[in-house]
Amino acid sequence: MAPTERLRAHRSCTTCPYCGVGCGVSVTRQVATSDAGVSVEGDRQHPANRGRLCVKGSALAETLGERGRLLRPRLHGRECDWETAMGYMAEQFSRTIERHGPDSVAFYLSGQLLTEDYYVANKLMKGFIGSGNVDTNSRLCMSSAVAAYKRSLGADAVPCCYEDLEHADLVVLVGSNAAWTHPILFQRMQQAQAKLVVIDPRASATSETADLHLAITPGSDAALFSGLLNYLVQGHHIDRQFVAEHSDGFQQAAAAAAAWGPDRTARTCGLALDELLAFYQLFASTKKTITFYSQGINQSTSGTDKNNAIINCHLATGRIGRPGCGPFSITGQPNAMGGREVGGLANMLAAHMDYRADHIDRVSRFWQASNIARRPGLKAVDLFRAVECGEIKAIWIMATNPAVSMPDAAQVSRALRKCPLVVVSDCVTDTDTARCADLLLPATGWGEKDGTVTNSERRISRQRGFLPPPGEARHDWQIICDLANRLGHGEAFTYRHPADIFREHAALSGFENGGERAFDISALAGLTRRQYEQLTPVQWPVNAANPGGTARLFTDRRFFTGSGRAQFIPVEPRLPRQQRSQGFPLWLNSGRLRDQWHTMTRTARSRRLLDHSELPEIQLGPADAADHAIGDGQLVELRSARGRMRGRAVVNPAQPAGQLFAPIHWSESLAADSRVSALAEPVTDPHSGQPEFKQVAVHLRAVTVHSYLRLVCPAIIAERLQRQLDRLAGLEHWYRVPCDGGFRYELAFSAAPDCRALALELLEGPGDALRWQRLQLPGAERWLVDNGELQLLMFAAPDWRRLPDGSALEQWLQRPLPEKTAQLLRDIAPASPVVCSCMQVSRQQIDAAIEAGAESVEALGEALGCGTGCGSCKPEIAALLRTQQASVA
Ligand SMILES: Nc1nc2c(c(=O)[nH]1)N[C@H]1C(S)=C(S)[C@@H](COP(=O)(O)OP(=O)(O)OC[C@H]3O[C@@H](n4cnc5c(=O)[nH]c(N)nc54)[C@H](O)[C@@H]3O)O[C@H]1N2
Ligand SMILES: Nc1nc2c(c(=O)[nH]1)N[C@H]1C(S)=C(S)[C@@H](COP(=O)(O)OP(=O)(O)OC[C@H]3O[C@@H](n4cnc5c(=O)[nH]c(N)nc54)[C@H](O)[C@@H]3O)O[C@H]1N2
Ligand code: SF4
Ligand SMILES: [Mo]
Repeated sequence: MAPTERLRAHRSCTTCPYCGVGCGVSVTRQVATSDAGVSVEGDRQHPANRGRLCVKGSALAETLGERGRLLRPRLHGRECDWETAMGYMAEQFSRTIERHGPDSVAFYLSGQLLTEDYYVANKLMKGFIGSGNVDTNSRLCMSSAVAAYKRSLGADAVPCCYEDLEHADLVVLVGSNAAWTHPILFQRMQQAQAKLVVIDPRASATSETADLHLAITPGSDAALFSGLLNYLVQGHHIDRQFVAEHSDGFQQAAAAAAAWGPDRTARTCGLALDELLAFYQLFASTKKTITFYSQGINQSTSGTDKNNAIINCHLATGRIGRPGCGPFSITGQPNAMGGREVGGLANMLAAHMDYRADHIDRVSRFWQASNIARRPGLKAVDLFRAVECGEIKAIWIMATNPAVSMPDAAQVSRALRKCPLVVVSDCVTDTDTARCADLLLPATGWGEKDGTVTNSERRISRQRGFLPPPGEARHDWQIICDLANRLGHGEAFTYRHPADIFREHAALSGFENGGERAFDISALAGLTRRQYEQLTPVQWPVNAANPGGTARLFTDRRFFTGSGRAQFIPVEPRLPRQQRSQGFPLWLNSGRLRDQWHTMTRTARSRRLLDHSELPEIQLGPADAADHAIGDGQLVELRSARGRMRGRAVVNPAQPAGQLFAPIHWSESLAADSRVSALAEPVTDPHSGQPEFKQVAVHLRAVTVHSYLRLVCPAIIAERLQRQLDRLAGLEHWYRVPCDGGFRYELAFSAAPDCRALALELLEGPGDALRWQRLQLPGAERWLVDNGELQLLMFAAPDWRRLPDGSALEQWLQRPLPEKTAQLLRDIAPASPVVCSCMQVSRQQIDAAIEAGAESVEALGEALGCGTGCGSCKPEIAALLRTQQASVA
């Protein structure tokens, strides 16, 4: 390679692989260096973010690299070549289908696949294997929103676009913590200065900034919006013309809502009457209103009705298809929308077509399908039940981790362990689901693969690869086509490039469409490979009538229902299926943290992202903490009728009494008994099949801990420790934090651990070269073992607060140790969590600056730099200011 080439930087534009905002990312890579030479920034040209990135997006480069990556296929735990892996899989699939029929096999996919991956997986199962058994983690996420849009608008078509948030005068966020989960969009909302109303039982970073926060009783949203419809009717705020000319069913919906007068509604929702009326008045009097909703609405046994209760209010006021208006369901995953387009859900066929005779016939002709599925397949919860009872005998899971994310997660692990063939395609070696696999297939990940994704505003963007696949990893679409070929369907899967797949997908969307189906991107069916490479972000529909794409739908007031009119849906508010009882007296709510993504397989690779919150936490309010004699950091246990979970208590003054909150992120790979989904009953919405995650009835107790152990070691010692955890006497809990050069472990014991025995066992082998150092303090013990490089640093104490700062310990994995290691053992620094990840500013620093007189977020930014990076931490800084100012007052 010529020296000039060596120095050349290569730039490419792609999209962020995390949330559904779908930000454009500009990547610079030093050619001829590996991942270390990659830097990312926001793409200024991308309409979703115009150059901005949140903290997760800006840490993308830190998540690259081969550490922990799955590099070769593994069959029954042993590495093998692709030929062996695919030969085995094809033989098992063929034999199972031959003996037990097509419905004995299934694919379980993910909104994190690219559209092209998704399209071929769906085509293979539904068109050629002949079963509808393709479902996806979007069932846990968006399926209620899909079902509700279809019922009322006739199509799974999000009416709004992001610019509408800037045109709006009022944004009502329902069951959304957008400040953390859709940060860049939230920043756009804040800049637009619409009034914000937040409806959420708990206080969040989002509600911090709201003009009005309605902390409703968990699960009572349908009552709230039925009450709103009734208020709009009673107060004559209805758009009569819209209702008469463009909708059906208004009378029935209004009649159903009539039972929800303000007094009853306020009581059901646990609100003061004046709070409720303040919201209703604001909604009634603000024409440009967007209702923006997410998992607090969807993840419910009546999620579809809750969506429709919201949509009804927009139809009644004609607030749809106009700038700054609309019921806006926000998507979670980067390609949740793409999955909906291709038909990734078991009850849809393809390209927004259903299991209707004419649609089946049409798709079958287009695909020249040899064996098209004629009825819907099983939805996620039923699918894993069918796996457990042996009806499904072979399952292929791609780009999702159901052993952590499904309700009754333990059932999923159990089902997979029983299943004769479990194939898992992932980028990393160690996930809870991968642990149940017979065959593990290495997939390429972000930065390596090419294709398209669709964001929350129907905008299709390219994801572009800029790194070669690591090891022998292959693209998901290639692996699927390989299986298709081996099953004898090769002629329908001859794609040589994602562009070939995309063209076919685009052609199907326009095939015999005639304006009947909302999803139509036929204008892109003729893209050359070069045009595909250069495709700029565009919103569907993109067809002959709208060659440049479409920002806002329903501007012509025509809907995709048979009559062309929108449908009101009468709603009977229902309570959560999981109810509190004497045995399980508390509500458990679950959701996301700012800096982690789902089961942490990628975000935990960035140390900076872990700093925001490293512990598997359970948040509770001060009253519940006092009732149960629980202090901050204490080990606690939750039990539900289904399962159990343990974590460290975080006493949060803003958490309402009787309600707990736990993040969804921790898995058995990173902590003991930490899967929050193990507690959730697998009960689902009758229309959408979406599980009820947000309201789980639990029992809380403190776990008595005698001693805490904080331990830092290189990866190889960590592996030994990991294998021994089951055998450690008195171990009540553990979690671990991946760090540069190894791991930090946090162990909690019910009896004083034998530190000496543990150290000896971990460091068995060439013991001679090791230097041992021990410091005994009253009730506490410290160990350091090295051979020039650190082998083990271990601190035990009866109170975790007496342990030294974890990151201060971790740094010794990277640094030469001082001559006098005894001094090191004496060095104790108290820990303080990082609030601003970009500028690495801790809570302690911020508190000190406030005490020294800083009075605003801006002043703190000037003094410390906090909040001046991506800005995601600003709501927390504001909250710290308020708390401190309140305590001074
Ligand atoms: N940082 C980060 N961002 C993410 C993700 C991530 O893992 N990490 N995941 C992405 C994905 S896939 C998704 S689906 C989205 C989810 O995005 P969000 O839906 O915004 O996130 P959640 O934290 O699951 O839940 C939102 C809120 O619902 C509230 N809630 C609970 N019960 C009720 C109720 O009965 N009524 C109402 N009104 N609210 C309730 C919770 O208190 C919580 O604050 O986030 C996306 N963005
Ligand atoms: N209690 C509770 N449970 C929940 C929720 C909740 O709010 N509360 N939320 C639910 C929601 S909304 C969602 S979306 C789910 C998310 O839950 P999951 O989808 O199970 O979680 P992820 O960690 O995103 O899993 C993605 C996996 O795919 C891998 N991967 C990444 N990129 C690729 C790729 O290109 N190809 C392949 N083959 N693999 C890849 C990652 O390493 C990771 O192991 O959790 C659901 N579960
Ligand atoms: S808001 Fe953050 S996580 Fe979401 S797409 Fe943009 S950069 Fe990625
Ligand atoms: Mo999601």
